Amino acid sequence: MITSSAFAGKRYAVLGLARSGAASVRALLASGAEVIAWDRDDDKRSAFEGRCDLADPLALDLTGFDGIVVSPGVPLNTHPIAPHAARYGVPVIGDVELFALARRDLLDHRVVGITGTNGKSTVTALTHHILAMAGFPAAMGGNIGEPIMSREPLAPNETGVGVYVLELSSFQIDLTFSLDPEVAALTNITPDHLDRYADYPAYAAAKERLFEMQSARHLAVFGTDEGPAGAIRARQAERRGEGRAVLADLARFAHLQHEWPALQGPHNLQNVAVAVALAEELGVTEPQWRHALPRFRGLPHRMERTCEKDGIVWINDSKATNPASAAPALAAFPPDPSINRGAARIHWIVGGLAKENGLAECEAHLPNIAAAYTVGEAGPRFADLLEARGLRVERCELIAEAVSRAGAAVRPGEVVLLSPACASYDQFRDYEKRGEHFRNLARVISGCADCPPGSFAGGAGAGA
Ligand code: UMA
Ligand code: ADP
Repeated sequence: MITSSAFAGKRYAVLGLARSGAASVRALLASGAEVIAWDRDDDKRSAFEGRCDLADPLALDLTGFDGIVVSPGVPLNTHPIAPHAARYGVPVIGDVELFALARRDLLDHRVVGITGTNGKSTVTALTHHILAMAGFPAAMGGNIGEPIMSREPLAPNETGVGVYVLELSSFQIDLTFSLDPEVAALTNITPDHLDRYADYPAYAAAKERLFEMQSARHLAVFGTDEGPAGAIRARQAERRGEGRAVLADLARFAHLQHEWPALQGPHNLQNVAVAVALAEELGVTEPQWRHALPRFRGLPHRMERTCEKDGIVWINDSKATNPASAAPALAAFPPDPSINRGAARIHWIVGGLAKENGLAECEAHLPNIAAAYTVGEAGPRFADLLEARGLRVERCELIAEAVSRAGAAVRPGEVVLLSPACASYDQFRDYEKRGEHFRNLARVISGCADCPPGSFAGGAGAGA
């Protein structure tokens, strides 16, 4: 774990004891800080009994505290912790800010910060993969799942200094104030998490803060100039010069994409262009990234080729929790004149807890759909919308029903795609549980029950 003399003798309250909060408590205690921890969940709290004091910071006089470390899942816009801490002049921070404060004790190193609405995890894992294959000591953490404070500190080697690659959600950026990544990236911005922000501009402004925290000499990479991302790049170019706020060059990579089985689809061209720009800034050469990209295996639940049998491909894209992230999956399988005489070939399982009213970005790709299987809370609304566009729709409630009906209808050369364009919380704990559920069902229905998990992640191309 990462520890630091910056915390010795200091006093912190930690609110939220899931992954990031638990890692923060452990790192602070190991650094010699006094910690008072709290979670509304009894089980999470009891894991720390006897290791530190347990008390709800809302009930505490916070005089003399150096900070309240709040988990990203605690909604700052509605939770009373922010006004309570403000009354005592105590900063509300997160685990990424602890990392920023701990940097002074880390051996010579660099930090990469990656944010955006879609593509963060892919760019994070890909950047880490390229750096690691090039021989750099590298660690990844943050929103991708592993809190950065629980990673082991890196030491330089003969290739270069250690690189910490951080995936940063807007919630984490809201709790971070002094991170100055040597390289930072914004993949794109489309509406998301609007329950946590006053409006769309406020959500975009939260992302922009990552770049405002950066020194002007450090590099900012942008996956697109569309929407708020373009305005942010323009402001950053003004602040630091065009050469330090660059637009990733997608055209440079298009002719190579056929070499990367796990990076198909137009969105992945954006992800590759961003990741390579980040890696090159840190010293990775073209031969090094060209060697690494074909060897990237992809991440679970993102265009994951769950199984492939009798010419039918089953794809788990459960991480597509908004229309903008489902759109590239639909675009990846256009009609092919050599397959079923050019008929549309996607059997699309869509629905869940909608974040937006319609299916905006998906609409352009509806001609690629052979049939839609609507599920979840948004199912009836999406069914009406898709039927009105002339699509064949099967109204299902559960994913199990959708998989079984799709399995009965799909023909060789076609694709069964779970890319829900919705959050999972109406029926599942999270998108991972939804993806696992689909995976298990798909294996049974396709007759591929013995396929090892992820066996097709590095297989043939995604059909695009
Ligand atoms: N809690 C309270 N009181 C409250 C509200 C919450 O005590 O009023 C407690 C909850 O009981 C819970 C904790 O606070 O125990 C909140 O934990 P959390 O939801 O922040 O969970 P972590 O396991 O710490 O996960 C967080 C990120 N979660 C969120 O941002 C919601 C993880 O991102 C991240 O991987 C992890 O830290 C490690 O850095 C997940 C996520 O869904 C993947 N991110 C969103 C996304 O990608 O869209 C932003
Ligand atoms: P994030 O971590 O930002 O949620 P992921 O890399 O986990 O992003 O991808 C989430 C979903 O978004 C997947 O369904 C994937 O197909 C889609 N996606 C990935 N990269 C992009 C991108 N650059 N633009 C739009 N959608 C994307």
